[in-house]
Amino acid sequence: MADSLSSGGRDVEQVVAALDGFRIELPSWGFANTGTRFGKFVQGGAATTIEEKFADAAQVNALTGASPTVALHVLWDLPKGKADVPEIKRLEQRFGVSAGSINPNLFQDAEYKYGSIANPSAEIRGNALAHLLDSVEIGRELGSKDVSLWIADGSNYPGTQSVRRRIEWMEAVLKSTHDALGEDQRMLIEYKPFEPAFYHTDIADWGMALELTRRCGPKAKVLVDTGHHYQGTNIEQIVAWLLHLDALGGFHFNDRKYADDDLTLGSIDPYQVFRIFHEILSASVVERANVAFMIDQSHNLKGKVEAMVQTVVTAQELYAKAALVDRAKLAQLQQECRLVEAEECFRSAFWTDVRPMVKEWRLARGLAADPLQELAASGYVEKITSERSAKNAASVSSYA
Ligand code: PSV
Ligand code: MN
Repeated sequence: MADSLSSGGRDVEQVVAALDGFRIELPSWGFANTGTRFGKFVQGGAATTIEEKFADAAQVNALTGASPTVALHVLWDLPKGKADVPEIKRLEQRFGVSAGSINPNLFQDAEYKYGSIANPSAEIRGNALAHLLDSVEIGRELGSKDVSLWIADGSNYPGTQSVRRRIEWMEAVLKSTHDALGEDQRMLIEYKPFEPAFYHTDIADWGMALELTRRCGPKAKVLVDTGHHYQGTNIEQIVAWLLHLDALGGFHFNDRKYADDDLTLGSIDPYQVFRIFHEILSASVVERANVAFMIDQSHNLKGKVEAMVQTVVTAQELYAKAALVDRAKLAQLQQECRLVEAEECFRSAFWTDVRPMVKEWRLARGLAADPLQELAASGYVEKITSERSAKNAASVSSYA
């Protein structure tokens, strides 16, 4: 089968090279129970412990061959902080998937009601910095590259906070965090226009995130969460700019119809994901190596493991499509402003049904031909549902 792959012509070669290099990180929180602000729909098979999250992530990786790391949220996955690192290392050994990005949590504690790193209280900003420094230490001990920050800070009413002073406070904390990073560590700064704050958010867009990374230093990069934009924003243009400025650290992928909906990648607008992947594949190999792909989804209606497999498979397919763009030809057509031909060159890659090629790649790499079907046939979801449903049912009362 490997032979048939290598002799498959340009398209197959492009797809094989793209898929061999494609990795997308799973979020630990995508396997646990979550809900909306109106309620939780508890799933019998949801992971109730960090061990179960690793087990589920390993299952997704075994089926797709593309997700060997799992993002950890410090408060949810390492509640004892650094003291939990040995347990994470044991789980890495046991399940064969590694800790990925480390996500500090500066949005849940009651003291962060008026902000964390932009809180008017120096004491609360100090506590936030201490958590960030702990997160850097956890990342260093686990050998993970990225500390990934999302800052929920903001305000709900005009005139109630000084935007200017909050910028200065944030800069100071972020700079101290940056300076504590080890040689191989990076700090990613994520932006989001609104929610939970609804008047102003302290890091609301890529311009603000970019400027903060520049003030911090070279180990700070911008993280683009695809759900964190206003309707109609040209995300691939932001991606192109960040690549140009050597400022793109990575992505949180999900899809949206209205706001930060956290729907399955490509479920609403697969063409947008294709366009983003095209920008990535047009970048140099060095630039591309610095861009981390991560999923940020936690499904409460779809089965969690199924949704995650579906997400990774969709990402692989869209990446394969983007790899089919004949970039040399496209550059020529763009140069000559042959608009319709350029657009057709681009679109024809998107419309190519890559699934047979992706299937062939899976078989050649010893993976399941159809990961979703294989998951269904394996009985894994039934098994975890019967093992975990009592624990999940008991947790319903704690959500009330
Ligand atoms: C916030 O909406 C966010 O996108 C951040 O990345 C958080 O870490 C994640 O969601 C947690 O749900
Ligand atoms: Mn995110």
